[in-house]
Amino acid sequence: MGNPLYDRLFGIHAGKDTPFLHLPDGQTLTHAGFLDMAARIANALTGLELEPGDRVAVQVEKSAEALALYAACAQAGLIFLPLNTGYTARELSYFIENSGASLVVCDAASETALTAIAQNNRARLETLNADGSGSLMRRALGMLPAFEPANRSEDDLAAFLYTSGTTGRSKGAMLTQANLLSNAETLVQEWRFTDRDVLLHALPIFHTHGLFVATNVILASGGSMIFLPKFDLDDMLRLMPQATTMMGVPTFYTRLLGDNRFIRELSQDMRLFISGSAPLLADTHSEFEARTGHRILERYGMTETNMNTSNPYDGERRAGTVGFPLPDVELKVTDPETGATLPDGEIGIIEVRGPNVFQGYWKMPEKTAAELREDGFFITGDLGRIDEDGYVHIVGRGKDLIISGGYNIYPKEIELLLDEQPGVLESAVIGVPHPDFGETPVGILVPAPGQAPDLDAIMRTVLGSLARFKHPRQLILLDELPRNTMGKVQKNTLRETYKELFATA
Ligand code: MLC
Ligand code: AMP
Repeated sequence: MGNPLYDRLFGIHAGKDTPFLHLPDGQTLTHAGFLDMAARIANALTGLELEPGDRVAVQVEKSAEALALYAACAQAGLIFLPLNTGYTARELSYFIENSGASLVVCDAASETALTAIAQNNRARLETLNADGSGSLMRRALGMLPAFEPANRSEDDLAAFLYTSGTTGRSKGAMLTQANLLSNAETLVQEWRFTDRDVLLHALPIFHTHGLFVATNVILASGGSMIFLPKFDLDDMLRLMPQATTMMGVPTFYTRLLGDNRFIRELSQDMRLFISGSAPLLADTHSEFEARTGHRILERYGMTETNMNTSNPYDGERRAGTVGFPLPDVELKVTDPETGATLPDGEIGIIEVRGPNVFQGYWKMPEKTAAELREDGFFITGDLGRIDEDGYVHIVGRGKDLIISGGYNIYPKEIELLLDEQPGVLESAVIGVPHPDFGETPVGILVPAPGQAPDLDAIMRTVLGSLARFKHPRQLILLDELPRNTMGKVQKNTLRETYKELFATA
């Protein structure tokens, strides 16, 4: 029967001594070397009695071994569940319980905090550190570098990616092998990736962008990656001349442009810069072109769908738009009230259908039914329109979402925590413009009658409860929240009032 995901992304490179990962220590790992590592880990995983379909929850730093763990899960038919390294133990506890993970892999630094959580959920726990050390690789190194891939079909689940939601509870988006493969193979064609490409990879590998867009595209094309642990401006400037392509969130581009050392010559051998995960300002697009001569190719995607649209490789890459639907992806703009398709030019909710669209949220049939129509269209919650030339524009969000440096933050999750704090009657969290992160959350608190909430103490509680990137960058006291006649909080009014808060930050 085979295992399409393993065969088409990984197995095709068996025996190849061509570079796959250029690592920060100057070493290069070949495709064959990477597959050996993955096979050893797959043997270690089955040695832990994991079986196809089991979930492996992974919160580790970016490393060759961490990526090999993804390959090993594909090979052993396990469902890979990567988690943001910023999540606190409180947040992780939910993911482990909700997913029913059989194995948790974490950094040794989190072992103490996570052991009890794993035990409570009858999950095993192994460690994997940024330098590749830890109990998982100790097991793997004693194993054979060969593993017969588990029989899987394209319809089998390959990964769960948790994405937060409007109610404050995260949802596990179930992605099949076909979801991942179809998108990777389409993007290789659309963006003309070949085995000569060297991708400057500074994104985290626990999200769609760094894992499924960047890594899968390189795997499917046979190219290599300069695999950096994180975005570091000095590293980017030093290594760009060795790369042919880069994928980044808009913050990557604004940070590069903010440095005078980023001169045209550094990118003269680059063939493509791609941006996504958050809106790229048209100004950034034109400033980048003026500095480098390159027009950034902007595309649009989501955890639930991988990539949906892209600006063209050859045609006009239009600033402020996300281009055209990818081949096989149907995209329509609908009336938020009735669901009826709107004529081109009108603003509505973007809906998408195609082989890239996920199978629903794990164990959440109601949420799945609310967002995924029976006819297969997924209601993205993004507001958009299609212009007269067919370019898709994202003009806002129908969902109450903040995107900070490419990370999604749902205000509800923060509001629920703020509402519980002593002296707080209610709260509203809004996104305000931020020069580095694009947007950043701000918490507006209304004191309970006669109370004076201690903002420092509240901030300390937030620090211990939520991942760093979700922390409101400021808390503000207000006598009451602006409401419309229906009693609904008018976040637009608050956003307008506080829009300059970080104008010069
Ligand atoms: C880090 N911090 C952030 C943050 N990233 N805070 C808010 N938003 C973020 N995105 C915290 C740090 O922990 C640090 O805390 C402080 O903010 C400043 O850190 P920094 O050193 O300036 O940040 P840095 O580590 O350089 O990270 C910024 C970044 C990174 C933009 C490079 O966040 C990043 O790589 N983002 C990419 C996210 C991504 O891959 N998104 C794709 C999702 S998939 P302290 O304690 O020091 O103050 C998706 C679908 C699609 O959306 O279409 O692609
Ligand atoms: P996530 O749930 O992390 O996958 O984030 C997906 C969301 O990111 C989308 O629903 C959009 O709101 C946003 N997004 C992704 N790419 C773009 C883009 N190019 N322009 C504007 N928003 C984007």
